Amino acid sequence: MPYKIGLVGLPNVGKSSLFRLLTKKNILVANYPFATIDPNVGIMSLDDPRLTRLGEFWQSRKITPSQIQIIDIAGLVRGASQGSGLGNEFLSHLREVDLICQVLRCFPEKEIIHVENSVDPIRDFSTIQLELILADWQQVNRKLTKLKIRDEKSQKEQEICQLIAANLEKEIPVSRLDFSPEEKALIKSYNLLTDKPFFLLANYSGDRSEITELEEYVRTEKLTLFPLPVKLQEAASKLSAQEQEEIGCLPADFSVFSAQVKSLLKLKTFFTVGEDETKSWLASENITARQGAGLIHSDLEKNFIKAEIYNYTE
Ligand SMILES: Nc1nc2c(ncn2[C@@H]2O[C@H](COP(=O)(O)OP(=O)(O)OP(=O)(O)O)[C@@H](O)[C@H]2O)c(=O)[nH]1
Ligand SMILES: [Mg+2]
Repeated sequence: MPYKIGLVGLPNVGKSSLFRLLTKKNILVANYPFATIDPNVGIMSLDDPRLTRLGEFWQSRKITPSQIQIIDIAGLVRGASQGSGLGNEFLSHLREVDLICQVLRCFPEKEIIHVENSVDPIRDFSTIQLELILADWQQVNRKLTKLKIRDEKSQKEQEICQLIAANLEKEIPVSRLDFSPEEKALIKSYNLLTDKPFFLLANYSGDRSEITELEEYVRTEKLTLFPLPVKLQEAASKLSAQEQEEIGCLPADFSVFSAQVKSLLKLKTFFTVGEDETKSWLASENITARQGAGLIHSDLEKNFIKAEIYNYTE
């Protein structure tokens, strides 16, 4: 099962445009809020310059990058938890994702409708964050209503849920709370949105001055930001390398994006190499060589003999 990234943001900020750029899947992009209703699901290959070099070195017939699933959902508006816009029921599509990408509109073009009538990515981030907090609050309260207190375990679970609910009421996301590893594992099973790792994607026109304030905010709040001029990149992707150079629009370096995704998901990469195929694999940071072999084939894990490990730079 590939790891999953969910795109979230206000309507009409460029989520589907970003999805199209990342997955190369042709889906509806339109200048009106709620163009997306049913979620779009696609696959993105993660760029890694090491894979290309290894493939060349081994003269592999096939080079296979690791892949990640992208899920593009409907836009979320202020008050969605109270039923505004499309409400927030569709957020259930985000419950299964491993990482959330919050898309923020930074491009100014007036002809593109902004549901809040002005461009302010920091305000929009707080709006979306609040809706995710409210969605989690509803989820935890549903859990509390259903919970039957029979033993110490359910008693403990009730206390955890009450603590989470009390913090969400103070607008503190679950990821900021301190829990033991066992408690964390239990909370993970609730699939709360504010418990998931996330990063911000600034969709700007290509003019850096549109994102300087946001960059400053991200630094102080210790968040992760990936700036990407989505529309410009989409246009550039249709041009030849020479034409791209002529207009001064080079393709974005998605290996930086891929590295950020891997770091937020706490993943490491290993490679299998040979004349037939050079392939990159994603594995959890604390996986052993033996478990890694199991990702390739369960027999390799079962009948594991030994591993000779080379760091890429060696
Ligand atoms: N000028 C400009 N327009 C953009 C950019 N990104 C997206 N757009 C336009 O904004 C409109 C909305 O884009 P979508 O990708 O459909 O936005 P969305 O966030 O998926 O919208 P919903 O599905 O309605 O929530 C389209 O007309 C896009 O062409 C950008 O970087 N610059
Ligand atoms: Mg859309």
